[in-house]
Amino acid sequence: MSRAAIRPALAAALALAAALGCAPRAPAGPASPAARPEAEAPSPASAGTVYLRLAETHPADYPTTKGDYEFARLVEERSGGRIRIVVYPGSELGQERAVIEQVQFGGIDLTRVSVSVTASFAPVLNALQMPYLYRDNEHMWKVLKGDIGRELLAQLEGAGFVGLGWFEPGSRNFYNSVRPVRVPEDLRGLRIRVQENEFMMSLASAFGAVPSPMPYGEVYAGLQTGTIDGAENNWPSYYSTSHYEVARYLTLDEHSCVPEIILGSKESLGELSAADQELIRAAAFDAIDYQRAEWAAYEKLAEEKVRAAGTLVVPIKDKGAWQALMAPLYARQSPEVRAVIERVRALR
Ligand code: GTR
Repeated sequence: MSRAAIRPALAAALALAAALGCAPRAPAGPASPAARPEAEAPSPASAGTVYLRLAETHPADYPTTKGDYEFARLVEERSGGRIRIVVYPGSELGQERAVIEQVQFGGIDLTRVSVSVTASFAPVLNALQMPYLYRDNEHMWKVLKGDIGRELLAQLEGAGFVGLGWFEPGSRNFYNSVRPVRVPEDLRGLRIRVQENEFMMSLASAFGAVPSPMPYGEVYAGLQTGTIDGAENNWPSYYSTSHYEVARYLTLDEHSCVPEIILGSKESLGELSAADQELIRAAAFDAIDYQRAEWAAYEKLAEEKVRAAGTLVVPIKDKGAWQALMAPLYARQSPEVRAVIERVRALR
């Protein structure tokens, strides 16, 4: 399996290759345990070390990837080396949507992705990506680490996932290569790339833009060739992808904070003991503060670098006009999503 227990010799080779930055794909293998050679082992837990693959979009030095490594470190330490998470950064295992599909049927064990893309598989998560939802960062973290966040993670079981934890996402802003955007009307007609999620398409439309869903890895070329005029993201992503080099107008409208989520495969983690599943769950949660600290430092660096490169940054002091345009999007949400939104708003 790429999934729970890979045979020890192969697993060691994989880990070594991963450490050298040239990890081969673990054998794709048929889904049925009986058809896999490693199914000879009685159970993952007793077969020696269990190797789990974690897919990450961002490069190795990105703060969120560093959070993944911390999660892996905690799991390895707390399991006394019995469970090892091998992180595959830089979309090595595929773009987010495809990775989530694989996690759903057990082809990939773990991933860190955006709530946006995950919401296409579990629509209740749309509640967490509503524009201008959180009063501030502290409010968002109270939601994510508290009952609401934990209940939503638990609900993901119904969609074939084990919801493990959240990472800091920053605020998302529009950027483009055509003109400075100072008021929402300036977005009118601009082809803005959004994540592959219906909700994000509606959001861009509600601002007057023409939404263009595409995988993250294709955005730079899209901007460069003019297939799209712009996109939207947080400071770290705008910087690390070099989008700022080809889309030099950035507007700090801060339309949404879309949490990052750590997802496990129910199929794959279900093969572990309840105690080990709990160990993994706790480690994911315990990696949050580390990732948040890394995020804060990198966000600052990203902003400095982007500004130094001569990007035209438009601050938005009064976001009233931007927020007002989002009312229809709120009105369109399902009763289930609206119930979560109400709870989020009521949380003090
Ligand atoms: C980033 C997020 C990625 C990916 C990307 C995107 O902020 O961390 O997981 O979703 O945005 O826009 O595709």
